[in-house]
Amino acid sequence: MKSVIVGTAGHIDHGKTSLVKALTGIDADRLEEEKRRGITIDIGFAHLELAAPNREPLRLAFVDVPGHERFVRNMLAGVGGIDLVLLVIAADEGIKPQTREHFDICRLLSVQRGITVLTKSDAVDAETLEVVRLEVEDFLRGSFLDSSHSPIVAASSLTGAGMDELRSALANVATEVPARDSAALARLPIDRVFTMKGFGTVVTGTLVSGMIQKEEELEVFPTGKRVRVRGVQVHGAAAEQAIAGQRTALNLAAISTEDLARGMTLAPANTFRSPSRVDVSLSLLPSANPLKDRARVHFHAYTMETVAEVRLYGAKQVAPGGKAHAQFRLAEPTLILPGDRFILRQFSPVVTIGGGIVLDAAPLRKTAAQGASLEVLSSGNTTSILETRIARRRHDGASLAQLTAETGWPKRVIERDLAKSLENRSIVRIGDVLVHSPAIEALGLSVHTTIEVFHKKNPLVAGISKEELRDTVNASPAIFSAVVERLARENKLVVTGEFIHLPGRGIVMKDEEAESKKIIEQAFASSGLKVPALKDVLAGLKVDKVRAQKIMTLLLRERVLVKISDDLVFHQSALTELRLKISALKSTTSRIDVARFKDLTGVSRKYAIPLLEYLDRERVTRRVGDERVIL
Ligand SMILES: Nc1nc2c(ncn2[C@@H]2O[C@H](COP(=O)(O)OP(=O)(O)O)[C@@H](O)[C@H]2O)c(=O)[nH]1
Ligand SMILES: [Mg+2]
Repeated sequence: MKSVIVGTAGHIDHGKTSLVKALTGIDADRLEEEKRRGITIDIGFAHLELAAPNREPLRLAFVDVPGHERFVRNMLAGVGGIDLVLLVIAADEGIKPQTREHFDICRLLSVQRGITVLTKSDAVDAETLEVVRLEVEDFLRGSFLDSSHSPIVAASSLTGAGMDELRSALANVATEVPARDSAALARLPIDRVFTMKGFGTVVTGTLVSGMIQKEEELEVFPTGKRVRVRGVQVHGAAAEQAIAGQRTALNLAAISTEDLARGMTLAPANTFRSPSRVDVSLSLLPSANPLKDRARVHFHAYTMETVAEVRLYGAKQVAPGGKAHAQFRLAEPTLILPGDRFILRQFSPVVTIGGGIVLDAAPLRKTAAQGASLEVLSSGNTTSILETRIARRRHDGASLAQLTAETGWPKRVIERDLAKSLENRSIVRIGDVLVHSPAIEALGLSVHTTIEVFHKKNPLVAGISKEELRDTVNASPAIFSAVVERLARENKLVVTGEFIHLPGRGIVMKDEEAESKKIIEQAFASSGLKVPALKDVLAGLKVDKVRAQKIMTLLLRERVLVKISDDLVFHQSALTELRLKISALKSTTSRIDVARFKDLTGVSRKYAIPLLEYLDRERVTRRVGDERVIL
């Protein structure tokens, strides 16, 4: 059965609670104090079944709100999840301050549908009723409640006059309400928490999206506590599951009422984060004072409220009636998602000053959010929203889990909406990360430039090390490898071991440098372990000291030569031979001392000690007392 949430709105004593009672038979004033004082303090609930024009049954859940200006924050907790509003205006009083404020709130929350009810029609004569009707029509002109498309019904809860007309208007408007997104992940903003005898902890709320099933595990946001759903009630009756748009009560296991409160949200475990920064588009009411950058305001969304600091993008202040993009720094983190509506109230004195829509609840710190990309993030096109979210993370890309946390859309929806982009390769998948193709191109370019710059600065070095390159372009290992592999396949770079160079580049040596390099190498290759002193070798070259040093660096980097102590350099082949010799010893003995080592290699003590220490470091041998154990 289709269910629709109907909220009341309007000034105190204009007959909201009486109207709900006349329609449903239920007194929504449930608190003892409310009954005693005859005023609504907190939100109350009632329900009614009606036949739609096509005779299908409709379930209407009423959220009755307080009209008193002191309880607007309670009103805000109730109005967040409504589908349609009953704007109640008493015929004997007309438009009053909270008529305006509640109406403003409905518009700022982008409530799409409603009915205006002129209550207490019995208390005025026909002429007065007509005057009030004209005044109200004027007031509503151009709004979502404009009388050209939205009914204005005169009624009396006392005599029952107009009630049939109101019921049929309700059935008509409720039929037009579109279904909520039950494919999205579940979110239940909590509006009441209590204990029920024999049940334990119960919370209620309007399920704004998704579904909640019995036995499901949920997470409480922002505290992170885990709960199990022991039972589900929908509109007061036990159910297996609750669906988006339904008034929902959950009996929760593993949590006490002290750990729950209005303003917290229940959602699937391990899925979302509670951000404390959100990017928004905001509108200021014409009646508000200018809103300055860095002002503090009260921020209300669904049932939660907190204090927020406003950081305007590209402006020092917003004029009354104006619009702006801003980032809010929330005093308390809250589970909120793009598309959510919010209300702003002045810090002091507390009056409603504006509201708007959340564009991004996972703003990136580095790239200052730009108006245009912010707008895309709130557009209706899910594919371009996802592409924008992936693209703005450039070559870091975004995982499916990240995209789910940012949007509230489950994995299968995201995969479905990105299928085309993956197929035409505007988005590519690398490991579990999705990356925008242009970002890969850009990374490729920056890899290329980095190597180019490196070659220019280090003409005598074979190439840049992979780690240095990855560090410079600031990419994750997986993305970096993918890009390097691709560039190598396209012959745009050459990978040799841990080094990368551009094709045909690497070492640009002049003749005498190349010759010097050969001479050095030869000097060490031919001397085995009885190496000459490095400075003697270098002194015999044609090139100057600086260039000789560079050539040495290159030989060491290429591991043609190996430095084992400050002034001892060996050719790689001599060391390899030594290692083999030592390993071969193992079949006859497990130990070797310095004397034996000298015999074996023919080197003096001056070389034997550093060589043995080198072998220790290389784990060919291990020193035990004066001897070495061969490993
Ligand atoms: N004459 C008349 N009085 C009404 C009608 N509806 C409500 N009232 C009275 O108006 C007062 C305020 O009504 P209530 O429903 O509590 O107003 P709320 O503050 O908007 O919820 C109560 O004393 C009601 O008895 C009506 O249709 N006709
Ligand atoms: Mg009331």
